[in-house]
Amino acid sequence: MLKGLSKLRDSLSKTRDNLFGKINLALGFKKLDDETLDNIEESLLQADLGVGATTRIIDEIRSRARRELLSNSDEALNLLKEEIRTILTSARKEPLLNGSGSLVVFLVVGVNGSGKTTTIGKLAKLHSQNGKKVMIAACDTFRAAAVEQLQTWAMRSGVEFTRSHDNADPAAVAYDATISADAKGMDLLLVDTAGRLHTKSNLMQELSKIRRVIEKADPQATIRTLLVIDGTTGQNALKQVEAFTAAAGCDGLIVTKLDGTAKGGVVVAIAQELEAPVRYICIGEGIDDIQEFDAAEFAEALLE
Ligand SMILES: Nc1nc2c(ncn2[C@@H]2O[C@H](COP(=O)(O)OP(=O)(O)OP(=O)(O)O)[C@@H](O)[C@H]2O)c(=O)[nH]1
Ligand SMILES: [Mg+2]
Repeated sequence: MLKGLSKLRDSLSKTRDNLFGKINLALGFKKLDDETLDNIEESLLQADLGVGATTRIIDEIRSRARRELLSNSDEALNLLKEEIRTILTSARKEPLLNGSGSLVVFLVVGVNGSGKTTTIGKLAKLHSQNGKKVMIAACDTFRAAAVEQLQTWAMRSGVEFTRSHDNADPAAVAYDATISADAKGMDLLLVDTAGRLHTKSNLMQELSKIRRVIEKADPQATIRTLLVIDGTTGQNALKQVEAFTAAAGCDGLIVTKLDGTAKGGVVVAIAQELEAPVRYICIGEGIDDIQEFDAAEFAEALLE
């Protein structure tokens, strides 16, 4: 885990520099006046913490400064870190896997190119390594070569794979895959879906149809809709979560591409604004570049 933490810390270095480089500058030379607070506010917004989290943090610093509870810039910085830590660790989450023995289906959804297929490859390896019997279903029948891309991931992670012909109805593929996963005694079925813009309502309806047919194929199955968010997207992520949640529900988020971005603060914005908890984060293109989201660890990597 220590190795995971240091990789996470490396991945978040740009976000950390973006956030605290400027804040240190703002705090370093001046007292905590309105201009300094404005500068801190700007840094938080630029690191994509979002308006809600930023306002909460600035209000708290301002109020303590007024009451003269903050006597120097170190104390202000510590308060800021404490607030970010509190926001990150406040989300409640039910476990994704139920342990009851019935099939669990991860319906993996998101906008084009957010990292769904790659993440499925990573999830397959992670869970099969933990002793689960895993099958991947190729329900992106729309984009050319999507099925082959997914099949390569299934081979890399050594799990079962099920597909249909190109342009098959994705709901029909999901139905057959669920039946097949049950017949083969699988624990976990990972369903890849085509990328779709959250503003296209017909495509969003297709997701609720896929969900319904999985329920029909196995009423006992536990379906978890996981929304994959590109961590470099910024505040549009919040709109995506709203739209996908309305169409297919949302049991959790997977934030990808946190390696190398300066916008990793979006994870704080998500924790502040949304019910849906972050479940996994991805920090690279390799099969092992996925981590279960641990809020306290993330806070540490972001802030230390
Ligand atoms: N750096 C980095 N790249 C990633 C990560 N996850 C995915 N990618 C890259 O993002 C690109 C798109 O990934 P895909 O998995 O194909 O995305 P997708 O959501 O399935 O795309 P569509 O099916 O076309 O909607 C690929 O080049 C991946 O290698 C990550 O955590 N870090
Ligand atoms: Mg894909």
